[in-house]
Amino acid sequence: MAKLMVLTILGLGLAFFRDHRSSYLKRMNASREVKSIELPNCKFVKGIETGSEDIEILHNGLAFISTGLQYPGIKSFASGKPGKILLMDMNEEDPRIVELKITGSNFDLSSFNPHGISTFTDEDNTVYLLVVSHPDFKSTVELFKFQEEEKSLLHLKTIKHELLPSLNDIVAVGPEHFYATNDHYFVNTYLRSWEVYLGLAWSQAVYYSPNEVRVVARGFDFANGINISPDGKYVYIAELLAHKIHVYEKHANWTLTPLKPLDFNTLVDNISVDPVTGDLWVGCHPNGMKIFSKDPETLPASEVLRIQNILAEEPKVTVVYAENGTVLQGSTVACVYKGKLLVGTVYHKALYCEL
Ligand SMILES: *[C@@H]1O[C@H](CO)[C@@H](O)[C@H](O)[C@H]1NC(C)=O
Ligand SMILES: *[C@@H]1O[C@H](CO)[C@@H](O)[C@H](O)[C@H]1NC(C)=O
Ligand SMILES: *[C@@H]1O[C@H](CO)[C@@H](O)[C@H](O)[C@H]1NC(C)=O
Ligand SMILES: CC(=O)N[C@H]1CO[C@H](CO)[C@@H](O)[C@@H]1O
Repeated sequence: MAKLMVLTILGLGLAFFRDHRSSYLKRMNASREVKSIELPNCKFVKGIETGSEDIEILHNGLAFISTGLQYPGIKSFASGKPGKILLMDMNEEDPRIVELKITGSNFDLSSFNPHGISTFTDEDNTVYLLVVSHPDFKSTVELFKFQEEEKSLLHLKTIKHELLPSLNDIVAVGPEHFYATNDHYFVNTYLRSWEVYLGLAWSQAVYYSPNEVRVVARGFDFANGINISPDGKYVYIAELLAHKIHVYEKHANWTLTPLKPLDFNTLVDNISVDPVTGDLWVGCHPNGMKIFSKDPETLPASEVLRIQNILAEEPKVTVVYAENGTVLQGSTVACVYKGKLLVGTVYHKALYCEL
């Protein structure tokens, strides 16, 4: 009897892991083949070799790019080196990269590990850059003032909070005022990879202001990119491992009401919003498992989606660019400016194309 019991428990355990393994592979969309979709006149951005994880373009065409992210479990070509913020002018024919100098007495450059970024421009045209960073596996939001003449970032403040424990991405609605996603997985412990495997959906989104911090949405299977519509009425959150983008209505009191989820056939990472048309541009991982591979032969693919009329019953979704990783590995973000597309990656290069 005892033996039978042990066998039954063993059997249930194995069934659990078998089912889990198949759902895990499905969540990672591990084996999708990528059919190539090319764009004319693509070139690499010179000077970016260690990732371009997040990008934000100002109205005047200046693009901020975070580079050198070191994420637990994922390859990095910048190993051991601090990350940087780069600047590129989308108006130039052959854009050059400038590394922004970081100034300010209270900022430790050596542990800078920039992740999601966002900008806020106030009435006086002062540009603030908010950067999620991970000094020593912690999560902070670093607030900088952009000084265009000097090509520098003046560090103003480090924001930390118990409701911001494992940040991924951020969208600013004021200099010290933002929505952010906590993916839950940016910590230096072995356990978390099991939690990814089990799909516990412990990620959430938080609203932060100096007076009030609260969770505004929860239960995500890896919350990733977050962004806001140009009119400020809707918030979009990418749920990476559930292959969904959630649309929320934003209220005057900053709470969010879910409107609808959209399903995709790919792992949706960053969302950028075209300030003119309101279209969403999404950097995606069509075969997510490969992003964790350290094998130089197994290259993670890249894919860029454009979503038009997201509030309509049937939004139009177009695959604008897709590539199996031979050219560009592991796209995370795609931004447009005047007919040009800039695609960033977790740890690889950045690609600049004409649409
Ligand atoms: C972009 O994707 C990365 C990679 O997962 C994510 O960590 C980052 O915060 C994202 N940024 C935006 C703007 O979504
Ligand atoms: C925020 O505003 C919405 C819409 O007016 C309302 O339904 C909700 O109860 C408010 N929530 C809080 C916490 O004030
Ligand atoms: C990727 O695509 C290129 C061009 O279409 C092809 O030559 C190459 O063999 C493909 N690589 C893999 C690993 O599928
Ligand atoms: C959710 C999901 O599994 N999506 C896709 C992953 O990739 C395969 C193709 O290899 C599709 O059939 C799935 O629909």
